[in-house]
Amino acid sequence: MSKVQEVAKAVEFGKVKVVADLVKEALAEGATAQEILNEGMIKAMAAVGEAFKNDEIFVPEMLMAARAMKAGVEVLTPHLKEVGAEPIGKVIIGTVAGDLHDIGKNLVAMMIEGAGFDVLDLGVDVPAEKFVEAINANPDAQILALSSLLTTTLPASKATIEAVVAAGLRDKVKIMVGGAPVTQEFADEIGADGYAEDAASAAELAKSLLN
Ligand code: B1M
Repeated sequence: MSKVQEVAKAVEFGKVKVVADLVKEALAEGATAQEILNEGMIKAMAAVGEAFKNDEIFVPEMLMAARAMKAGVEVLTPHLKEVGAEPIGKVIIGTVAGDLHDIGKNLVAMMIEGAGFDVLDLGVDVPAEKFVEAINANPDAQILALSSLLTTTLPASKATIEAVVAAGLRDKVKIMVGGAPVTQEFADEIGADGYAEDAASAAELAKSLLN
């Protein structure tokens, strides 16, 4: 088994204590940070999701896998972020109301930061009003980025955009949306300016929204 596969297994089975060392060993053996993230950790989380869906594991196991992934991402962070010069813009990001998933949102924030943006991360379960307050408090922010991982919290993305419109701030920010259940069609339907499928394309999208 390759080191990257060992990382994947450790994340899948929530082996929080060993993941960081395995990631360091994989890097030392020449695996790239992107490879460890995509082939190791993200694939492992997909397997965890599948096992949960099939009632083979339950929330505690899912939580342990999430903790293991976070431990690995911590080691990878300096390898994934490029050191930028002057920020090219500012992004306000958060996971929408009712949704506690933050691993994907954190990766998106990291990649956007790596692309040269200042990132203001409002965290998880962010009510629409808090996004509105953040736009008001940060007139230099050009982009609002909304993450949603549950089909049940998709309406919260729509409600957030509606709240931004109602506050008269819609022309102040471009809005991008993403997360596993989000599609381009949904993004268009709720009046977002862009949709990205993964963290790398989210960074590209953020740059393109500046123009
Ligand atoms: Co949850 N969960 N979870 N969970 N969880 C899913 C999402 C689920 C698909 C599992 C399943 O059933 N197969 C399912 C949702 C089903 C649905 O809505 N259709 C689910 C469920 C049901 C639940 C609970 C309701 C379970 C329960 O309590 N009965 C509950 C809800 C809690 C809540 O939010 N209110 C719950 C709880 C949890 C934990 C807390 C235990 C934990 C989260 C811990 C954490 O995040 N700190 C957890 C986890 C770990 C998962 C899975 C297994 C993994 C999620 C993850 O981190 N993936 C997930 C199954 C799956 O995704 N296959 C599942 C890795 C991550 C890198 O990918 O987040 O997709 P992802 O992010 C990607 C892209 O989506 C994209 O880029 C990222 C990087 O490439 N992206 C963006 C994300 N945001 C973006 C924003 C953008 C652009 C791109 O622009 C702004």
